[in-house]
Amino acid sequence: MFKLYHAATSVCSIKVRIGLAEIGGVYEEVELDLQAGDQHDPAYLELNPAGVVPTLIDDGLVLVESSLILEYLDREYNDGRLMPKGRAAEAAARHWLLRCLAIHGAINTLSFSTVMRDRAMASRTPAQIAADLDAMPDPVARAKRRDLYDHGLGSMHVGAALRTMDRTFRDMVAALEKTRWVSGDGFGVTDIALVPYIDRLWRLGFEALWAGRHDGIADWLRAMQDRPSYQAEVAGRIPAEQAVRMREGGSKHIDALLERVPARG
Ligand SMILES: N[C@@H](CCC(=O)N[C@@H](CS)C(=O)NCC(=O)O)C(=O)O
Repeated sequence: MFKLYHAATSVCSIKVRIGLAEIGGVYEEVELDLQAGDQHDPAYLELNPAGVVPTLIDDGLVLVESSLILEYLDREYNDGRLMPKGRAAEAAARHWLLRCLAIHGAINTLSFSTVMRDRAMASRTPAQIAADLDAMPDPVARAKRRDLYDHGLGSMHVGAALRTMDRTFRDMVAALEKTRWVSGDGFGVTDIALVPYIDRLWRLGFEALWAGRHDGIADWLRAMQDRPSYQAEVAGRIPAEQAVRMREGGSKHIDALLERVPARG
């Protein structure tokens, strides 16, 4: 049985949980409280030195990086059925898995410059926030987080995040104009890898980022959300009142966010 260290609403954890559900993988779960700083526990840092979730343990093998874990699970336990077939399709899927690093950074920026920043500033003292920042092992991530605290949506990271997402939507739409799923005619790793990020934006009430701008994203997201794997591993794990709080908290920022969306062209 797999052992998964994860957090319920973390996008990277959701990617792995959906992957496990899609291949029928049974796992023991250890849920970390990221707000409480469980990810900085020295024992956990031994497994995942970056101090992030998810971490998957498979028979003593420690795996980090959500997209790589997803690909590993499919390759080792699912006969690669989620990887599209053919040189071009496979190369495109691997490119998307790599792009998830930048997409994750963008989603982290858009979540943290809005709802997560508001929440932290309302519930933590300046000394606690300073301690949270000091505990982040990666100095680059720490500097970015500090900038998001200081500037919110005015941070230089927000413009970069919106550009990354605009390119992501554009390329997803280009794929969806040719095939039923982003992965190809069959549902696959790319769809699983992308859905937690797009779903997070939707949960923040930020769907205006694609509505009327990038046709095809809304239908794709609905199709992903209809899948039993999403229902069990995302919808079923986020309490209704938390979902409402998130959407209300995010919606307050949508106008300011739209003002920063890059011009098309
Ligand atoms: N590239 C990594 C990113 C992992 C990551 O940043 N995870 C977030 C949650 S989605 C986390 O653990 N954040 C805790 C923190 O930054 O302290 C992956 O995809 O696994």
